[in-house]
Amino acid sequence: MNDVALPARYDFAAAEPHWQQAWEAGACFAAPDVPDGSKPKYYVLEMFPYPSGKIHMGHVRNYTLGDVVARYKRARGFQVLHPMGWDAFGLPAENAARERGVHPAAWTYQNIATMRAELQRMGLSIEWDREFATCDPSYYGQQQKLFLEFLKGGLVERKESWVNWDPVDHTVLANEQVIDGRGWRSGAPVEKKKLSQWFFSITKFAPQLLEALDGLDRWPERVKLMQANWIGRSEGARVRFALETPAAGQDSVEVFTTRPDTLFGMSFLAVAAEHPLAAAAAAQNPAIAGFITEVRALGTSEAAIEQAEKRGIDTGLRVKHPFIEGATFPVWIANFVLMEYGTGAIFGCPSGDQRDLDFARKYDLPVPPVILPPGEDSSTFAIGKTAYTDDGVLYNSGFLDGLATDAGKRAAIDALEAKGQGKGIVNWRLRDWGVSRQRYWGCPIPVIHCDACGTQPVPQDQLPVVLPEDVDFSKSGNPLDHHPSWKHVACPSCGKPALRETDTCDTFVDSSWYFARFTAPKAGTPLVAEAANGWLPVDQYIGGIEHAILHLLYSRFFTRGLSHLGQLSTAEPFAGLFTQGMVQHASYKSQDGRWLAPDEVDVATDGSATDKATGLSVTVARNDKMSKSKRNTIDPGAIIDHYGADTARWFILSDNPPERDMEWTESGVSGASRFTQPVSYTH
Ligand code: ANZ
Ligand code: ZN
Repeated sequence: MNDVALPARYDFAAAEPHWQQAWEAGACFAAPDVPDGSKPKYYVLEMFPYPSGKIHMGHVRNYTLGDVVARYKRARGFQVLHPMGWDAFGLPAENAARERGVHPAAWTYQNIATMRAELQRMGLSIEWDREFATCDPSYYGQQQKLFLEFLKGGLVERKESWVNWDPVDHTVLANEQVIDGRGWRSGAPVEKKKLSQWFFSITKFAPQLLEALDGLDRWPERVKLMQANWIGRSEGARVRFALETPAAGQDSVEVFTTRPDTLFGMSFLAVAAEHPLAAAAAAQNPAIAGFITEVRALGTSEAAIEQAEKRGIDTGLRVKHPFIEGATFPVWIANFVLMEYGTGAIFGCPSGDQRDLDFARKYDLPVPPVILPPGEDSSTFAIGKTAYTDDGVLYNSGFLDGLATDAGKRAAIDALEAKGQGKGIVNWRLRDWGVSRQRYWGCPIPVIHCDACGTQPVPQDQLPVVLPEDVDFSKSGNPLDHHPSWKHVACPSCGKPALRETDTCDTFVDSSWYFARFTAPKAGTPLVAEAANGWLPVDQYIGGIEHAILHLLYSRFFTRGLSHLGQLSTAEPFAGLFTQGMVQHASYKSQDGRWLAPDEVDVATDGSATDKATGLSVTVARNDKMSKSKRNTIDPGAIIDHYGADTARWFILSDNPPERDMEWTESGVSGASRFTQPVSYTH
C-alpha cells in the first residue's frame, strides 16, 4: 500500500470544469474567419444533433471521436475548425405542442439548453461561438435566400407529384410514416394523391453525383455503393407496343426495360395502378376500379411494394409484339409496377425476372424460356420456381437466336430503332427531391401565389419570412394554413391580395448546407466566399450509417448546386467520411417477463445476471440496441457525474474499433476509470 499523502482519488469533479473554463476563457478552440495559410487547415465535423431532449451514448461516441481528431490535428499544427449546432426543425416539436401544449420553439430551445450543457460537460474542443440552430430566423432566413437563388438558377421547380396523403391529419406522409398502408399517427388508410409540390432538381446532377463517387477516396465503400444504387443508373431501352384497339386516347404503350434481349420471352404487359391505361380500364369496369383502390392503399414505398404479394388484374386490352408478326399479349395492371420509375409500364418476361415469374405462376400466364444458361441443353432446360436472371445464350428468339446477352441487347435495340419502335436509353432511379411539407415547425418556403401573376418570389427586403408565434395546434392540418392572417399578403408584383406559400421545407434542406454556414455563421449573406472556399470541404465528417443515403446525397447536391451557381469553388462537401458503430448494452429480462434496468441486476464476471430484488437469475441479451422500452439505456450525464468525462470518453474510444458496434458495460467503464487515475495526475 502507498503511504505517501496523495489525494485518495483524482478529483475529476473539480479538474474538469476548471479546465473547461480555462479553455473557454482562452478561446483555445477559436478558428480564424478564413484559414490564413500560415498553417494547413483542417475542418472536422460531426453530424449535428437533433435536440430531442437529452444526449445519448451515440452522441457521446460521435462527438468524442470528432474531438480526438480535432485535438490531434491542432497538436500537429493545423488550423482546425470544429463547430457545433442544432438540427432543430422537425415533427417531434410539433407533436410535443399537440400532446403537451408547449410551443415548438420553447420545447426546442429548452432541449438545446439542456443538451448544450451536457455536451459542454464532456469537455469537447468545440468553438461554441459559431453555434446556431436551424430554427433561428438568422439561419433559415439565409436558407430562404438560397432557395430563391436555386429557384432563379433553375434548380427548384414546382410540379405535380403523387404523394401519400393522410385524410385525417390532412398531411403528406413520408414513406416511412406509412405503416401497413395506414398513417402512423392517425391510423387512417393512406390515399395516394396528386399535389403541386416544390422540388429540388437533384436529377439534373445525377450523372455528376454518380461519377464523383469515384473520387471520394476517404469514404467507406459501403456508403458509396449505397449512393450509387440509390442514384441507380440503368442502361436499357424504351419499347413502344402498339395497342390492338386504342385506349385512353393512345394507340400505344411505352415500357422501360434493361433486358430488350428477352423480348421474345414476353408473356404479358403490365402497367402501374396510376397509369392512364389503368384509369381508362377502371372507367369501364368496377372490379378494376376496386383493384386500383386496393393497390393505392399500399402507399408509395418501394420496400412495401417489394414485399407485398404480387397481384394484378387483366384490363382486357392487348398489345402487338414489335418483332413477332401477328402475336398479341394481354395488358395487366400489376401492384409491383411503379408509376414513378421508367414509364410506369413493363413487358413481363417470366423466365428472366423473378417478379414476373411469381406473377405468371399465380395467374397461369405462359413462361417461354429464352436465355440458355452456360452448360445447359436447350432440349432439357426448364424454368421452375426460379427465374434465370443471369447472362447466357438466346434461343426461341427469332433473329436473336445464338447471341450472347450483351450482343442480344444491342441487336434488339438496333432492330427497334430501325423499326421506329424503341430506342436505347439510360434510365435513372433517382427522383427529384420533393421538399414541401404541410407543417409549422420548418423553414417557410419564401414564395407568394398570386392569381394574376402566378408564383412570385418573396422580395429580398421582405426576408426572412418568419414563422408566426401565435399558432393553434388544436386543429388538424397545417397551422400556417389556418392561421387567420399570416398567409394573406399583397402580391409583390401587382399589389393585389395574394397568398403566401404555407408549406415549409423538408428538414433535410436545413442539414444540406449547415456545414457551409459554420464557416461564416453570423454573416448577412448565406455564405461568405473566402471563408467557405477557405474551409471547405470538410476534411473529416463523422456520423451514423443511417445517413448514408439521404443526408449525404442532399448535401452533395446542395454543394454542387452552390458551385454551379458560382457561390462555392468546391463541388463536394465532405472529403473524408467516417461512419461510427452503435453503442449497445445488454438487456435484462426477469423470469416473469419484465425488463430490468442495469442497476436492478447483479452481473457476474461470466456475464450472467440475477435480479437484485428477488435473487432469481435473469435472461441476458448481450449487445442489444439501447432502447427505452427495454430499459437498457445509459444516461451519459449520470456516467459523467459518477466517473467524469475523461473516463466516459476513454472507455468509448478504447473498447472496440470505432466503426464497429460496441457494448457499454459497467466493468468496462470502471476499468477505464482505474486507467485514467494515474494519467490524470500528470495534468
Ligand atoms: C423486361 C425484363 C426482362 C426485365 C427480364 C428484367 C428482366 P432496373 O435494373 O432497376 O432499372 N421495370 C421497369 N420499369 C418498372 C417499373 N416502373 N416498375 C417496376 N418494374 C419496372 O430494372 C429495370 C427492370 O425493371 C426492367 O427490365 C423492367 O423489367 C422492370 F428478363 O423488362 B425488365
Ligand atoms: Zn400579382
